[in-house]
Amino acid sequence: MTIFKFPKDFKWGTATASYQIEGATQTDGRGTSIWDTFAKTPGKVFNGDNGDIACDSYHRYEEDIALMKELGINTYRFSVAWPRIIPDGDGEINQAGLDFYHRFVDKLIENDIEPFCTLYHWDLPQALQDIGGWENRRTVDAFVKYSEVMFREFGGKIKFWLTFNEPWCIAFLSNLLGNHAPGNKDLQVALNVGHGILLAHGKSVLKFRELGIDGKIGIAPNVEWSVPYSKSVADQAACNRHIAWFADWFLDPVFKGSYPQFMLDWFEEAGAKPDVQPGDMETICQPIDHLGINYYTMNVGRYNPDGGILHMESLDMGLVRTDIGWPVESRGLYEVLHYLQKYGNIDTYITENGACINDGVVNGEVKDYRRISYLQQHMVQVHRAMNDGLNLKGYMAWSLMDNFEWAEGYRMRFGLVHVDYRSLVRTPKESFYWYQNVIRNNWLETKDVL
Ligand code: JJW
Repeated sequence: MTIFKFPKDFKWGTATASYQIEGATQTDGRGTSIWDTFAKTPGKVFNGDNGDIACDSYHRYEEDIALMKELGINTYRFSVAWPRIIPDGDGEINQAGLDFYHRFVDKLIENDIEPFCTLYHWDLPQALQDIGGWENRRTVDAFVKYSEVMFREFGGKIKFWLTFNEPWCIAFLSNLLGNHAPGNKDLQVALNVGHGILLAHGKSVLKFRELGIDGKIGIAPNVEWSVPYSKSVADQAACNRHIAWFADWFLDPVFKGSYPQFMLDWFEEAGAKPDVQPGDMETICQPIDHLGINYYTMNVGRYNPDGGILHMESLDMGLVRTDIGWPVESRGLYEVLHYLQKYGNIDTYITENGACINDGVVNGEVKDYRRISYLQQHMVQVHRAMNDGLNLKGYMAWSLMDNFEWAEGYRMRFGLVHVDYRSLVRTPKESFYWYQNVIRNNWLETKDVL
């Protein structure tokens, strides 16, 4: 049996997001978000599901925190719903919204759980989308105002911050592929949105420094690893584009103050380029304290001129897949973590990693052994990377509980805790108890892998 020990100060946690768990979408002054609008647009979300109730964590957060306490995590990554704080995005502050998050954060701290706060996890106030969303620099300024409100209110309680969750999803999944809100399908719009959130990120970090907040701030890209099907230049170039599409497109501006030239050239060939104004890149390129990395899967890529915007197709190599169809290959996490070393050995948290395993409750139990196998494999890769000297500071499993999985609605389940969406009864799964043991021991035992 092999034991993988973790450092005593390693942060073990779970992650969720406001729109996916809170519900209470019309409670205590909350404004409308683009996901309220998108989810209620016919055909956008499986089964017409929406976040009106979700896990009702707005009302049940004390029960959720009791589950976190039982799990034994020391860190909890959550996101704040901007429309609860400033309902129309740029106007009056909603005190009831602030009060909710104070109650919530106080309860976390009371239970010795470190709050790890994401400012933006996709629920843009609809009123800002109505003026162009992230394409409009007024939205950028509104985000800085919202950030300042949060920094001033919570700067003494929250020490770990992230500006944006998964810029690739915000820009490309939501504005080129059209799968997520607001559902545009236009490369120029996607590049404009990507540039807008990078500007907002940089200005928010500047505000954080200006206010002298006692804490650390960063950003959380989702990354995919991609290996070429052959050693051909075309296949290798296609895979390089795929990796850069998720990582370099956003992290080069943040760490180097410029977009990756080969991707600028590629997108220009497709007729689009970011609208960079004088000073923009300097604004974006602010020193950050940590990186959040969200990793789920990797692919084997081959050049195909009909393979979407990047001219790349992903091949089925017979890998095991989770129930949402994503191939399971944990070594992709190890590879991409090393790939990201080009930005420096910055404090890095795995802010999302998890498996969509849709097992249900049978006789009061959920025997989600496939999720245990997924988590164990990926934690071993985190340990490998740490052994190589990479600065990995924590791991947050996606997700604490089953929740609204965006366009997939409630059919796809990523939770360590099962949620019955009719009764809202929470049932810890086998993976919950397995993770509880890992946290208690602060080590992994490979004998546990089934
Ligand atoms: C890609 C769908 C076209 C979430 C994707 C769809 C169309 C090629 C999990 N991360 O719910 C990626 N998640 O809110 C944040 N990560 O393409 C948190 N990536 O394919 C989780 C979805 C995702 C995706 C979903």
